[in-house]
This record gives sequence, structure tokens and C-alpha cells, in this order.
Amino acid sequence: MKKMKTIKIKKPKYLDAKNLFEDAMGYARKEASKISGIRNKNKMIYSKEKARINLMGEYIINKLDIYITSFPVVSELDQFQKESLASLIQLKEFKRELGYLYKLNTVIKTLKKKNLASIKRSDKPEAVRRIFYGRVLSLKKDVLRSVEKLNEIGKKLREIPEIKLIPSVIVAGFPNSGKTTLLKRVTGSEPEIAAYPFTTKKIELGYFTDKYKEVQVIDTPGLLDRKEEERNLIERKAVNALTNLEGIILFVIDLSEASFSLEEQKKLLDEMKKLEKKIIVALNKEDLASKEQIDKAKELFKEFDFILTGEQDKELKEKLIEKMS
Ligand SMILES: Nc1nc2c(ncn2[C@@H]2O[C@H](COP(=O)(O)OP(=O)(O)OP(=O)(O)O)[C@@H](O)[C@H]2O)c(=O)[nH]1
Ligand SMILES: [Mg+2]
Repeated sequence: MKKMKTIKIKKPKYLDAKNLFEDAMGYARKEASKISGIRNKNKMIYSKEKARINLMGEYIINKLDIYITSFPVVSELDQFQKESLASLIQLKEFKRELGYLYKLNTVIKTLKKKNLASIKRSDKPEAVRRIFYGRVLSLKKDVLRSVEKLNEIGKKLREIPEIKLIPSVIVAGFPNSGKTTLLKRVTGSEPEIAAYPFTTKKIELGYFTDKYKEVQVIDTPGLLDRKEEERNLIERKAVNALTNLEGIILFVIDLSEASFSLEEQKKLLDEMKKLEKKIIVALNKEDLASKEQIDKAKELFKEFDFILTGEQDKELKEKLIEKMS
């Protein structure tokens, strides 16, 4: 089967660093104690102490290396990911923190190298090993603090959705217009739906298959008709998807005008034209609307392709497919 292309984003690992240093020392002691067969007592002591420096250092260095490289590199992200990231965390702080931990690990690497060199020349191998341990342990507090911060950041990074590069429908509209309900109806996915605005706080994905074609439905948080700089972080996630992802826009209108008039909704819809994407209007909540509201909407949105969502799910999907091709 052909491999599905997705907009991949590295998912950072979680590191429990609480006992990292103690574990490293325990591991080094245990492994070094297995060294045997050296007759000369001094040489034996030297070998064990040298092994402890090596093993203790390597243990920490490896764990931190794996952890640090599990984080995505900001400059390698695409625009959607970069903006998703920026809506979740302070990019500057993230870069600074990752750079800081990298530096601490470099210090440990250098300490290891230096002490391995000095143990060779020393007639007190145990003292050199102790100095090494002491120096490394003096970094413990900083390492723990940095890992803790990065674990928090990592948790947020794992939230960024993996978008598939397949035909997609981006669902947009005012809060509470019924976007997520539509996602659920056509894809069967089960995100939260509720009778208050901004229920959806992040991008939600669902899929349906038409014959052999898989279609991705990208549900976005509600948008208000206001200037970019006035938008909250939740709205910005919707703008990010609408601006930076490929797909047609399914703009959901609340025909019952419970919170926003048809004219207000039309104004936001007109803004969408700037995005230069194909737009379909979904006239929703037909059951709550009067005949006048439905007729008015048909007139108001006549320049657009529109569908009435009161229809069967199957027909709804067929219409989406038809508009997409
Ligand atoms: N009567 C009726 N209620 C609907 C219809 N579609 C959605 N609703 C209700 O409207 C409310 C909002 O629905 P959601 O799907 O959460 O709306 P949303 O646009 O995703 O809302 P946000 O995520 O907050 O932007 C819920 O109580 C739904 O049950 C409809 O066609 N008819
Ligand atoms: Mg929603």
C-alpha cells in the first residue's frame, strides 16, 4: 500500500529525570564491579574508577541526547506547525530552554573527557572519580529544572494534530453554529459538542471514505468577526488552519440567528474570500429557523454554493465530494 503522507511533527519524549543522576551512579557502580581478572591491585582500582566515570557520564549524556533530539527543530517546521506551536507556547522560551539543556549536556561531555584524561595521569583514581561525580552532581538542579520545563512544553507539542495530505474540508464559522456536530455527522468522530461558544478549543480531525477516496474533515474553533490582533488564541488556531492548510472551506451558518444575524455571519464569510479557497456554505439549524430566515439566507448566500444540512448524512457527503472535485 502507498504510504500515507502526513504533515509530520516530531513528538517529544517525556523524561522522568528525578532519579537520573542516582540511577547513573548506581548503574556505573554495578557495571564497574563486574570488572575482574586484573592481577595488579592498582591497575584494577584504576580500571574500575575509569569505568565508573565513563559509564556514569554516558548514562546521563545518552538519556539527555535522546530527549533533546526528540524535540522538533523550529526552523524545520512548516507554517501551519509553526503557528500551531506559537499558539501553544512561547517559541523563544522553548528555544532558549532546549539550548540551555543542550549546553548543560555539553558541559557533562567535557567534564567526562577531562576527567578521563586526568585519571590516566593520576595516582589517585578514586579521587578523580569523586571530583567528576561532584561536578556532574552540581549540575543536577539545573538539569532537573530544565527538563521539567521542557516536559511541560513537550506535553503541549504532542497536541499538534497530524494533518494528512489528502482532500480536505475545513469547517469554519461563528462559535456554536454547529461545526462539530457536522464533523460528527459525516465522519463519526466524537469530539465535544455543547450549547456554548468556543466548545472546540483546538483542531479536531475526522475521516470518511467515499468509494475509494478518503476525505479529511478538519473542524476548527469558532471565529468572531474581528480584527486579527483582537483574536484570542483559540480563534487563531482556526485562522491558522484556514490560512495554511490545503482544502475547501465548509462555512457553517446558524440559520436560527441565535447569537449572530445572517448579515453578521455573511460578513465573516466575505472575509474568507481573501483566502482564495473554494467555499461551500452549510445552512445549518434549519429545524430551528423560520421560513423567512431560510428564504432570506438563500437570497443572501446565492453567490455561493450552499447546502442545507437538514438532509441525510449520505447526501451531505456526496455534495461535499462533488464540490471538491
Ligand atoms: N436544533 C439543532 N441544534 C443543533 C444543530 N446543529 C448543532 N446543534 C446544537 O448547537 C450546539 C452547538 O453545536 P456544536 O457542534 O458544538 O457547535 P460548534 O460550531 O462546533 O461550536 P464551537 O466549537 O463552540 O465553535 C449544540 O448544542 C448542538 O447540539 C441543528 O442542526 N439543529
Ligand atoms: Mg465545535
